[in-house]
Amino acid sequence: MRLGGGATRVRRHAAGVMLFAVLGCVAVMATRVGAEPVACTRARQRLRVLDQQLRNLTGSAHHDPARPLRRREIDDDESSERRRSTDRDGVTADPGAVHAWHVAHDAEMQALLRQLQDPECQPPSCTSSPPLPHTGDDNDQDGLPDELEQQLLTRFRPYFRFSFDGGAEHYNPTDVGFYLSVSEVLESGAEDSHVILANGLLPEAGRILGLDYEDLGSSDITKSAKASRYHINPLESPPGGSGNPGRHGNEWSDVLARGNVGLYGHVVPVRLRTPESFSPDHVLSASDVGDLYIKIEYWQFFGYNNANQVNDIADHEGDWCSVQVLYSPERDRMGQDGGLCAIFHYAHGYEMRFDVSATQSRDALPDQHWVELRGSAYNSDANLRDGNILNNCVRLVQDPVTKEFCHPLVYVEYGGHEFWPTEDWTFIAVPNHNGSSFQYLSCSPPNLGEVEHPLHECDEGLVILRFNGLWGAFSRSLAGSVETEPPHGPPLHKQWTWPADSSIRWLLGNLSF
Ligand SMILES: [Ca+2]
Ligand SMILES: [Ca+2]
Ligand SMILES: [Ca+2]
Ligand SMILES: [Ca+2]
Repeated sequence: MRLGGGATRVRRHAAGVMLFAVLGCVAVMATRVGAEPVACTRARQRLRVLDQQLRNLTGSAHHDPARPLRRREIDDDESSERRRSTDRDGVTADPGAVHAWHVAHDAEMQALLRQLQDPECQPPSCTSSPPLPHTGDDNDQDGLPDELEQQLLTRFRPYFRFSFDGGAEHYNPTDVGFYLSVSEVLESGAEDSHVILANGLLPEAGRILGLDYEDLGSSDITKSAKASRYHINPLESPPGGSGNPGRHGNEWSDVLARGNVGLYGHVVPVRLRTPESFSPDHVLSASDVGDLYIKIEYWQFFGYNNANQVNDIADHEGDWCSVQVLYSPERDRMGQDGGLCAIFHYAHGYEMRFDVSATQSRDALPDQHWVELRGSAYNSDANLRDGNILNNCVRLVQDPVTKEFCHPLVYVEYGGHEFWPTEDWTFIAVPNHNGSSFQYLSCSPPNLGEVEHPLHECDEGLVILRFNGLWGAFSRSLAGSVETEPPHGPPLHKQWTWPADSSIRWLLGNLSF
């Protein structure tokens, strides 16, 4: 019965979710392109009216883009049963009224959504085969014009499908600037250990990167090229907040409206003889030979990893997840697969890689906006227990503007946020990754640039690139069987490809996923 009730609730949510996404992303983009056809404006206005009606019925918070981030005030001790029976703001929705609304308005809403997906209602946010600039500013000094890096981040930005497992995700995507504003820095993972940097000082990059406490060394990776043991501790009750707001992250209305909360980009050139020869174990060097390929990395932050095991075992604060693409400018110019060479998803320390050259079938379902590429090792019963998964399958979502199938589909595991390429496959004792809850095509993320040459596109970018400590404090291991701790930042993961001329990377030794 639980599953039946859950499915019903998710279906009712889905239209609202899609509505949020369309209103949010399109509204933001529309301001960049100026005037739009009157029919599009009318459709958008009508959607806003329907959106407001639905939110009033379900008690959902109204999103005001001008309002500062809301701190979630869900009580961590609140029973999951209570969470299921009420909405986010604790207002109990009337199921009968919500159902009646859907019966009366779903068809109209779907028609409006289709209308707004028409290219004339959308800006050219993701152009296929863009004219590739060969010149232009290269402020992160990696040899690629920064404008090209941003075009590629936009073109291949992922489509996220969050999962339902007895409830909707409540450890949401988290804006790193907000997370830092409700945290402190500790000398260990014990949340009552010595405070090295007090709350309120973390948003200043100079402070958190200027630490040099006892034998921990510098907290800045450009001064101390190693993984350090500084711990960022999101506070259960920061000044003016309660209920562990850093762990829970941003409100869903904010996440869906902005499309890139906690999402950051990194783009780097690599030289390869063939795209299949790329390996995350290889540290780039100036002696690499071959053609130019470009690695496009998306890094998503969450404030908490909830493994859903007894006694919080395997939980930890802070959670960095990544999906990545390998792209060939030359193949793009030749019209081959839009230049897309490989897609990489990561979950539970394993890589799920798909080389486009291994494609044996390419199927689009008529009622879906994505294609599934099946490879030489296609098997819907795969298990990560058996190791990395190669050339099994991957799904690509169609861009609403260009109609290109270019956006990697990511099924986000409930609570633990591991990135799967399909709702199939499994691993030992993991929560669902069914993709049947909130979903959205992400908006283009800020480009972090390189560690040694940051781009400063967002205030928190420098800390993400250079803080060499851990992005959480609390974690729960089980002696002898489960070892876990908060993650280090993106550049201290094996999936982060450092440019060939880095003077830091070779000092870091072997990194893990
Ligand atoms: Ca560059
Ligand atoms: Ca904490
Ligand atoms: Ca770069
Ligand atoms: Ca995780």
